[in-house]
Amino acid sequence: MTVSPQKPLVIVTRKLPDSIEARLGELFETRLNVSDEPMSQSQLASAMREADVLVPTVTDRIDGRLLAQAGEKLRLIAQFGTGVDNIDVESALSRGITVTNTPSVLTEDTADMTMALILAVPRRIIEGSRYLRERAATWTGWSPTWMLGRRISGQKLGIIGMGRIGQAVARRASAFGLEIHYHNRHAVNEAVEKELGATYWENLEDMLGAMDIISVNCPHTPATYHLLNSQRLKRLKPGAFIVNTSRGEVIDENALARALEKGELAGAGLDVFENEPTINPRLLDLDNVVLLPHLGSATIEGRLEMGEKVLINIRTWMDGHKPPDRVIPAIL
Ligand code: 8YV
Repeated sequence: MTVSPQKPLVIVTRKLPDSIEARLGELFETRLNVSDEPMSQSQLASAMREADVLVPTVTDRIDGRLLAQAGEKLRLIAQFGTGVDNIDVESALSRGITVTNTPSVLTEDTADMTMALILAVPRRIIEGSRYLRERAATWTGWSPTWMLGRRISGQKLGIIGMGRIGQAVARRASAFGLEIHYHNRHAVNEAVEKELGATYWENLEDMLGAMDIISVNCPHTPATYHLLNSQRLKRLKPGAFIVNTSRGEVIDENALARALEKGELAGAGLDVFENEPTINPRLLDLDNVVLLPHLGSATIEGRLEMGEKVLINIRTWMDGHKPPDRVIPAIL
């Protein structure tokens, strides 16, 4: 590994917490993005021509074309985030560029947000709140049959992707009385399955047809792109709900909008979208959909811990060691 003897130039593509930026400045030569405006592809290309280390986020598309234009010096891409589907990791590695991410520190926050959506959609929390904000003056008070949602307890929750976040969701959901089911490439180990009271479904189609609520918690990879396509969405029960805090691309968003419009699904809670930051207008028109602006990991604590991981990854790399959070394609 060739690390220049002087401080490496670290270019950060978005505004990070002040204390993280201050520490980056102490340790490295840094170029920060004070305005927080996302970089264009040509700005990214020029950053990658100059930097030793790039610190991108989910909003930067680091594809093969961009990597082909990277400067000789670029040796580390230290993603501020866990998902790396915005980076062509194989291409980076083939050019000798190490890629790191920030796993684990977002698990509990993302699971909390998932649980919030699992509660919010069937119980119509956002719809009720919107009603009062917009029509408080016309509210006539409690009614025995008005704005009824669906009971959470006793429902079957099907988790797609039983990694760290999926398991953290299962723990929360089981405390709310949900029955835990999951689909994953492999069953998790028996002790974990037992602790979570979780049932493994090797066949996704079979699980979909038997669930009341689906939670998407797998990463977006070529294998999971449009995993929930229109055919699979059709397997769901008409009264089923879908929650997604992973990546929009895992669900065919147009097919989802169509199913929701036709009443083939009861509702959806979406924190992520297929073409962020563009939101499918069809989703905006639906009352049975809760939309959040990618807030899954948006806590102050989480962002500081992510920054800390970025610092550690860059620093270990700079010292000539293998950074702890290297992304290895086999486990993507
Ligand atoms: C991050 C996320 O905040 O880490 C992830 O994978 O989805 C987000 O919650 C974002 O990716 C920052 O790059």
